[in-house]
Amino acid sequence: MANSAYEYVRNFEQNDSLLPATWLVVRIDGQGFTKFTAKHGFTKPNDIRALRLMNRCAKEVMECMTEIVISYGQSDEYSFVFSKDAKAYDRRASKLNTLLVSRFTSAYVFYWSEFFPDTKLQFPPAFDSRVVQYPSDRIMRDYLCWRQVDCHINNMYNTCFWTLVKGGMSNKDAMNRLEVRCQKGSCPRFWPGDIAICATTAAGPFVPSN
Ligand SMILES: Nc1nc2c(ncn2[C@@H]2O[C@H](COP(=O)(O)OP(=O)(O)OP(=O)(O)O)[C@@H](O)[C@H]2O)c(=O)[nH]1
Ligand SMILES: [Mg+2]
Repeated sequence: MANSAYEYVRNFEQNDSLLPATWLVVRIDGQGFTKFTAKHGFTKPNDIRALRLMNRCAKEVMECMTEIVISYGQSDEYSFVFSKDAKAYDRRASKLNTLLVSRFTSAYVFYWSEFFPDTKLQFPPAFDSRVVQYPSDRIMRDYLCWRQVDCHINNMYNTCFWTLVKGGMSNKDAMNRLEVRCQKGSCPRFWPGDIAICATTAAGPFVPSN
């Protein structure tokens, strides 16, 4: 096809190389995993088989892309951090995104039966992917803190919620029990998720004071 009359169409392809000397983070996230997890009978709030499968897929990705320096996962998402001087695929956003997420997804299907030997895959799972550039070490660290805090708060809430429901409470009552009854700025010592812990003490609804 070299030098054909149609060669000019290549000029419509955009250069999507990412900035040099910046941290690159590719985060993948399960698409419609609320439905996927329900359909495949994942235990609540955390299914250890699913967590291990996600970790196995992340290992697969890291073995293929050796410039990833750290990865961090929770729930149906995983973040992969490329070193600042990574050169893989000329730092092209589309290459990094598509190769990483397709490798992760195919690994998820490939290893499924190893982690869910008694559960047939009902339909093909999908993950979305984005790549973000972080210019400084501080912002890079804050990114990981952001994902970790998200994991912490969600897990605290979900663990308390499902403990109450498994103890016989309705979903609605459990949600009301865990409701945060504080006005903006009136309880600075608490995060919404933290208050959920107090609610499991059977001491009645928790009302924070200053
Ligand atoms: N039961 C169960 N559910 C899980 C587990 N891990 C993740 N999930 C569910 O996966 C979903 C992840 O949240 P989201 O990514 O916001 O929801 P989503 O349905 O995937 O939506 P999109 O990402 O926007 O497509 C939540 O509904 C979680 O409850 C698990 O170990 N057990
Ligand atoms: Mg999701």
